[in-house]
Amino acid sequence: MSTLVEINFDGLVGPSHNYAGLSLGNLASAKHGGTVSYPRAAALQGVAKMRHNMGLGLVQGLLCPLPRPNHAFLGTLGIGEPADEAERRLRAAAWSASSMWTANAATVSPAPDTADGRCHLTAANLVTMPHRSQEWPDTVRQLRLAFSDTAHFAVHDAVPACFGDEGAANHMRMGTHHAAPGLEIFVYGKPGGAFPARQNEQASRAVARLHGLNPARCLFVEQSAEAIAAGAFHNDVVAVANERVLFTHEQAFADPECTYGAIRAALPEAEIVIVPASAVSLTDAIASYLFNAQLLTLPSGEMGLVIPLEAWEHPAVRAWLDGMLASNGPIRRVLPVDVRQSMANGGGPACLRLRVVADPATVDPRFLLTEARADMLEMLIAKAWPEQIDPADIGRDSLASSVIAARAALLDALDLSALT
Ligand code: SUG
Repeated sequence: MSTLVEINFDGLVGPSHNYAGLSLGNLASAKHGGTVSYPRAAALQGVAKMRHNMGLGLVQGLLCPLPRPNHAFLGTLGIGEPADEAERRLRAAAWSASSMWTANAATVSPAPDTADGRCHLTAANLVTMPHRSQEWPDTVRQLRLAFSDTAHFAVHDAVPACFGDEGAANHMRMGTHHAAPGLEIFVYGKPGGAFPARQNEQASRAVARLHGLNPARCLFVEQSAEAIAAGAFHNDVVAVANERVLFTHEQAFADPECTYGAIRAALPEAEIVIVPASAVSLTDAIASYLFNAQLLTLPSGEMGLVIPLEAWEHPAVRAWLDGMLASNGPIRRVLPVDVRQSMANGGGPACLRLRVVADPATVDPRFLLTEARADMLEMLIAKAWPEQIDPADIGRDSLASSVIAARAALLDALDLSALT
């Protein structure tokens, strides 16, 4: 019997979590830029989500926040005390806790899909947004620790910066079950719209080659320009897949019929659940983050959709979900969670996790969560994470010291001081 299961690695919200309005095209980030953030509450919400999913009987992993403030990043830009607004934004970038959104940490191709039978991970270069472009070298270091068993994993550096890559947020995998060979669907955007298209087609193709995927089991699909223009800066804001099910807004892809046809041709068992704009407009889908959900196979074999509370509380979305649950569709449960602090920066339940299909015994156990470790994390966060950050506090030495000390305490508690 296969020991491969899906493990969701959530990014623990870092102690410098703040709202700096850094992500053009991410409407929530723009809306909340300049407002006060609550890092302690944010991190506790994240742990509560991990606990919630563990409580469903699923294996849960975690990844640690990256070192912030990133003085080396500012040094390479020649920035000391900011002289103007542009420099202040770059300083805020060096403080960003954006690595919490681990759906952007890497693209993952599990062992059944790859030529050498290992699970391949390529760190995402995230070059489109300056504050995210600094993540990957530290991310790759962490991935190489968590997945150090080279008999089972291969971790690649990011693809060159000439091609923007945003990782798993623009990648879906479908198949009859997690341990079966998958169909890997790479979604890219074309530039030229009001907002940046962050995923370049050539980056996706490079990742597929590096992972040794069978070209016949890969699809390269263009995201619809209207979705990007409406604020879907990643495909996972308008579509999510799990095993044989694709759950998508009807305006997610540039050519939906062709996309569905190609999926059905490669995977005849595919079930495509399409939400029409007449039921939930693109605007409402993006405002509520209905699709930024974790579509999970529960131990019972049923599928559950872990959605943000914002989606559950949205009248049009709720009406659609109620109808879906009353029908005989493949998604049998809807499970709302509170990740409001992350949501205010455009990160829903799905952004906060990186999916890895693997045997948990091959993963470094320091990156796997247990109830006892969740207790420990909650205590540590309550003690060490700043309660709030006013954007005016960014740059203060006293805040920098507490952010650095909080992360050091976390690494110490997890026996991960190697990541310091
Ligand atoms: O890259 N927000 C993140 C949100 C990432 C969501 N991830 C997925 N959809 N998978 C981003 O735009 C906001 C930072 C700020 O404005 O302070 C930010 O980086």
